[in-house]
Amino acid sequence: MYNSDTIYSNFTPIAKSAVIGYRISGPLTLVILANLTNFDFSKKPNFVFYKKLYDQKKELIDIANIVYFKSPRSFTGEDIAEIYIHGSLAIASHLEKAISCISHLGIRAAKKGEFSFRAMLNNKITLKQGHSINNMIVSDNIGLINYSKKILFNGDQESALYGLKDYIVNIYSKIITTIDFTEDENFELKSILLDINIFFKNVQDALTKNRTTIEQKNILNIMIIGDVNTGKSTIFNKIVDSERAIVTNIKGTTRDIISENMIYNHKTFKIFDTAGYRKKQGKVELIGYKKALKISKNIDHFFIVFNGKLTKTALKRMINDFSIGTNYTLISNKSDIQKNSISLANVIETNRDMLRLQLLKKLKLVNIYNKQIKTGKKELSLNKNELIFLENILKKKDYLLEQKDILIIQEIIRNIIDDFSEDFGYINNEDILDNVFSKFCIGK
Ligand SMILES: Nc1nc2c(ncn2[C@@H]2O[C@H](COP(=O)(O)OP(=O)(O)O)[C@@H](O)[C@H]2O)c(=O)[nH]1
Ligand SMILES: [Mg+2]
Repeated sequence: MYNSDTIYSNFTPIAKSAVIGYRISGPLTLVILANLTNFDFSKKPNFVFYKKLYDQKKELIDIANIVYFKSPRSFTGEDIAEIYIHGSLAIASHLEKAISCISHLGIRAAKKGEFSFRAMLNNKITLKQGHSINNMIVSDNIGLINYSKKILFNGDQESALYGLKDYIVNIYSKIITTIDFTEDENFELKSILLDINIFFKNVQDALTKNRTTIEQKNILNIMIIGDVNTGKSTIFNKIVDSERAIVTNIKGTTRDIISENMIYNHKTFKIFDTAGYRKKQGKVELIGYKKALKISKNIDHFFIVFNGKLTKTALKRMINDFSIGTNYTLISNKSDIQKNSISLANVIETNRDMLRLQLLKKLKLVNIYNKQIKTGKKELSLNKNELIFLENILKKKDYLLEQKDILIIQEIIRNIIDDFSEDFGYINNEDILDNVFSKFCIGK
């Protein structure tokens, strides 16, 4: 068991909320619990107790749900306590102060990712599983989330790298045998190069299979464009249900690009509000317009807003500027004061008095989403880092296959195996691991 300090940290955000969670891990967990509650948890692991928490001066901190997990049957493998206090910032800081005042050496606040790091050192999770926990939390891509779950629940063998690693280790063994025991090395070399070729073919196949799936989007990007003062920010605010974009009747109020995520009908959208176009633009606003043009490459659909009329030239200009294909909706806004007068079939009339859901329905968000995002089952056997890893391995192919000297080939294969070992965390270099887990959130 990794001998360690006892660490503590919040594992939910510190925010005014229903509950704030604290986690303690390490050999002094029971001491801390006894100090805070005057209750002996040692005989009662895995039960939830509702207990009063006191500081060193016997002042009441809070009443809280507390669970004790006994080593080794815990997330880190060490003794762990989880304390669920009321979601008050004052109570949270009172609790932290009380824990830090307990007069024992080796109690300290946890570093980012330190709980997961310890779980790995105590063989509770592999490095890949550690990564998967993080990916599961931070990723928006449903394929990646599912892949992370598979790694977490079933183990490293769910990764396409797993089989490839075995394959390359076998080639290495064959080379060693050849060098040590074979008379006719040249004959064996041919067969080894054939194996190496198959290895790279498998690498290529894994890349091809995963690359397209990983790029499948789950979020649809919609950008609202149009002339200044046509009501773009008003529409944006209503769609995302916030008052984030500034709405005024002074032309050119939205000078930068604002975006907001929104979930509608279980689907995720990212909506962009932009600075409008007008001939005499203020300088800042022009920068905003140019920024919008730049981002527009990644936009899936455009809402082109106008008031009543829109000249063919203006429409053409926007379609050109933003490289819009056919994915756009024409929105004639301010229909309360100006009826649409252009005779195109796909014009939607809106005004600021419409209710939000009425507007969302009218904008046909679900249709737009379904047209562009395929929600089939997305099976991945590599995550983004593993894809990059394999791409780098593939770069060694030509150089390796050019070699005629079996000792040089042996050396290169050895390097590839080392790369795999490092990726799987078999080379137990604490600096690398510290670096990996420091990307985690606090309390994890
Ligand atoms: N009458 C009317 N005024 C609107 C409507 N939508 C927005 N406005 C007003 O038009 C002005 C410009 O709106 P804004 O959303 O800032 O336009 P933007 O420059 O395109 O972002 C503001 O004074 C809004 O209150 C509408 O449907 N009807
Ligand atoms: Mg605006």
